[in-house]
Amino acid sequence: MEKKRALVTGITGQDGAYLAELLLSKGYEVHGLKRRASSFNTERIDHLYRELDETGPSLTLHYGDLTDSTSLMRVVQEVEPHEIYNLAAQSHVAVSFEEPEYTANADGLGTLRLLEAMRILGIQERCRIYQASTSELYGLVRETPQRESTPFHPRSPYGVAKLYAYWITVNYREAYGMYACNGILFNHESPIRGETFVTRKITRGLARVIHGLQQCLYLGNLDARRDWGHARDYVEAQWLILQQDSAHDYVIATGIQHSVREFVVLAAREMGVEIEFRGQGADEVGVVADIRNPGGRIARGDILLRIHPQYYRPAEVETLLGDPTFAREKLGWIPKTSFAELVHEMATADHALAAGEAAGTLGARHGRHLIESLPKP
Ligand code: NDP
Ligand code: GDR
Repeated sequence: MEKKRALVTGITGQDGAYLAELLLSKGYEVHGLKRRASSFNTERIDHLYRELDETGPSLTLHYGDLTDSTSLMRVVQEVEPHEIYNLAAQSHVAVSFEEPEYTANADGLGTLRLLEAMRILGIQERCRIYQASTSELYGLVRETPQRESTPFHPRSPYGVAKLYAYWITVNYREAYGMYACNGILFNHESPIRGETFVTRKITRGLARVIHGLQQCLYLGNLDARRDWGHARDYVEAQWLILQQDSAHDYVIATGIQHSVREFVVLAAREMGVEIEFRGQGADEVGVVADIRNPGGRIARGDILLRIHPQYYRPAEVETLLGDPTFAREKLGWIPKTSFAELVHEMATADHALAAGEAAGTLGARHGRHLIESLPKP
């Protein structure tokens, strides 16, 4: 029987890596869109190549870019996929305020370009497409918890670009009968999360401070609340969304919310350190209140964390909480990883990474962090 072929844009990102692994385990022939970069950007999926050496290639990467229609057209034509997962995006909310036009182009028009490629090449009836939509669509929330019917009010150029992508996906479904779906995914994290998203910045930063590699961790709004899940669970939902009898849009979330401050406290505790917050507003600091595992390079009373105005956003999304009832009932999807397990996994991985860096056993790729005292947004 012919193998199912999937094309994954954004395969070099967090979700792309987990999804590629899932699809390969299900016997798919996986094709990924990769942009040319000035340095290696495939480190999250390199192990998938290696594991496949003996069985022949089931993972193939193609150069292309969401801002370049002809490259998309060429790749879709070459691959003739049965399923497309459009995960590629300029995905950082804070960065979208600095690069709004590029974000609109890649995240908004990029989705249109892919849908048009399917239509122009005449594969719209035999190829299904998943669009990586986001809880950022809800922004200034009108209803809690947020479900599929909750009105949108995005609060960033990223959110607005993704709003276009959401509606153009719905429009192509309605206009051309395409199996085109939005997964409205709430925040999901993992040890391979990008280092400038808040959860990974916290686990990475705390571990580096504890091991004496960095003086302090700088953060913005500690009171923001998010519904955080594990990326490994969320890519299963992405796959399930494309396996149904008919196309729908789904909220994918845990239904449980925590603050950034709670994430910090729990991550530090996982590394053997109790943190206490003192002061207010921009002067608030996170201080070491107790140390369970002596051996790090910190002492009681040391300041581990400070607030830096650079990390506040021009317009903030203060609170997000999803209602995954429809996904549970229709897809049979339930998240497997709890918040505590997620923090444990991320904190353990970054603690070990920093320990390796401190011992000088890691290569140049990681060594570059040694010169960064103030992490980027
Ligand atoms: P990442 O930032 O980790 O990955 C983004 C991917 O998109 C990378 O592979 C990147 O390539 C690629 N990319 C960026 N710009 C372009 C472009 N112009 N052309 C082609 N490829 C491009 O994101 P995640 O894996 O976390 O998220 C996946 C998707 O899901 C994104 O669309 C994101 O907006 C969305 N989303 C994410 C959520 C989350 O909590 N993680 C929640 C809801 C939605 P490169 O490696 O070259 O940079
Ligand atoms: P978000 O994730 O904006 O929700 O977008 P991020 O982790 O960047 O921020 C979450 C919350 O933490 C606050 N915060 C900080 N954020 C960052 N990055 N750095 C800081 O120093 C910091 N301090 C506090 C933020 O203000 C915010 O309130 C993510 C991305 O993956 C999107 O692509 C995706 O669509 C949404 O999740 C759902």
